Amino acid sequence: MPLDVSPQNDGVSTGTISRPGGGKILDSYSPVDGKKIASVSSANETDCLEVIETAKKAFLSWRSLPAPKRGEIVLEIGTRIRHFKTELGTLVSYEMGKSLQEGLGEVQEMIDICVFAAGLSRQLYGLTMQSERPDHRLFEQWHPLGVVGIISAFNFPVAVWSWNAAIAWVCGNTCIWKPSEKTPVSAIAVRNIVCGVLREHHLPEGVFCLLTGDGTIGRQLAESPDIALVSATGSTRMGTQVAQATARRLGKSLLELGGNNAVIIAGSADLTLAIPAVVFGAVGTAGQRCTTTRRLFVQRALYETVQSKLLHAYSQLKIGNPLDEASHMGPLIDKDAVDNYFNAVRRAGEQGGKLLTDARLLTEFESGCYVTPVIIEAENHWQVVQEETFAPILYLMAFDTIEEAVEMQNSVPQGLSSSIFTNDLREAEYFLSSAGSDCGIANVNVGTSGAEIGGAFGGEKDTGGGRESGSDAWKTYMRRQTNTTNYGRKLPLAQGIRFDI
Ligand code: UN1
Repeated sequence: MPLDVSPQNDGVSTGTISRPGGGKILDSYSPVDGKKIASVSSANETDCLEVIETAKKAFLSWRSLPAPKRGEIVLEIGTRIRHFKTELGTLVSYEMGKSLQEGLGEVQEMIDICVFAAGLSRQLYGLTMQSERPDHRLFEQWHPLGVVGIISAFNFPVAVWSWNAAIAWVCGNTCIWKPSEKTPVSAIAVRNIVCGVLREHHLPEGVFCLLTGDGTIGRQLAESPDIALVSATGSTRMGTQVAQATARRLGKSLLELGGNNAVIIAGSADLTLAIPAVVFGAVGTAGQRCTTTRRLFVQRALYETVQSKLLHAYSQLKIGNPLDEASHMGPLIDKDAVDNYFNAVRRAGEQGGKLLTDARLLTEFESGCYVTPVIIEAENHWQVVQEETFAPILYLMAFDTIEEAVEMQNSVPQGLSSSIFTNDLREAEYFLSSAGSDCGIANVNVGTSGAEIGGAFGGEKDTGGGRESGSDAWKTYMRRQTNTTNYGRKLPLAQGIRFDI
């Protein structure tokens, strides 16, 4: 069955009903060949208000459906997505520019999170505590929050939405999705897939909502007191705005923002694992994952060897049309991203950074978005190294002791993902200890990118502190209620307080 990406004009949807928005037209261009994929009409303020009302109304019935029944529907959505895996993965690859393998991998994450969420729907456990009072029961329950706003980024146009939506749904919330304005067509294709399942179950309009648009829609969601939780993935700048807007109204936010992820290669490392992990981490998705490996620390004795192995690996990389299975790396998302790449390379050069590979625009490609991945010998404290540049730039540095490597790794504003390659148990455990990596994700003999959905995903410091996806990340999508029931014939007060009347 072909994937339905029409009508592309419909930027406003409440599930099975879609319509054009009253906002400006967004043109989606593929970075693969520079061609226009579609024009999508975006939502305006009135559209946003209307959709919020519909989602609020739908919440009243959706929350009453037993969680395992909600789970069955989410599972069906996952099965429907599986049916379209190749088509959706191909569209993501074409609209975003990631390799087809990674586009398919992204859709696999969607399927996996639906399966996870379906299992979770029979859990959502609250604790039972021992009451200090006789004939009393003390326990907690988790209840749905309301309407969840999901702001997603261009680099994972569909998977990050699904991590949020699948969990939010089984928790009993309705969702409004504001996808990146750079990848609206992938969002519309997902809507069309999900819509079939919603229709078959006669679900009310508003359980799934889509509002395409730019930051003004995201801001409106963040400011609206009707949005119980805003989950935002993107830059630290955007996340700070969302945090401030939600905090002003004491609303909740879940932030998954920038990373500046490092790999440490210790002296005992198995380089047959470390080198491919670093190369995939640095050039996969053309360096545009929040988990991309941006910094590499190598123990001095191995420095020359690692450098030459990396250069050899980089010389084998095939950069080209991401839909061609032979390509390892496709284009950057747009020409602004290309400018950012060249700016970072220039700034590193001005600091004294040594380029070990060429930084070039590949002019044979019409879109003007294909660049070469670069390795730069750098110093950790340079401003450019401290920043997240969404491009395939790897900063290479040497260290002497593991303590020094961990210290450098942690000395950046961001705290998403981190890895050590070592065969030394002490080093591995030190890295994972409270004195080790300060990141939300810390791996041993596994690269920084490509996390599984089963774990909680997110990081500390400028990364925003939120956790999405697996483990008990679901708790952010629910409200905890502490309950005490007295089944006795007396009214004893807690703390032994006496109040006789
Ligand atoms: C992101 O870049 O925002 O761990 C998400 C990974 C992917 C998700 C990345 N599973 O690289």
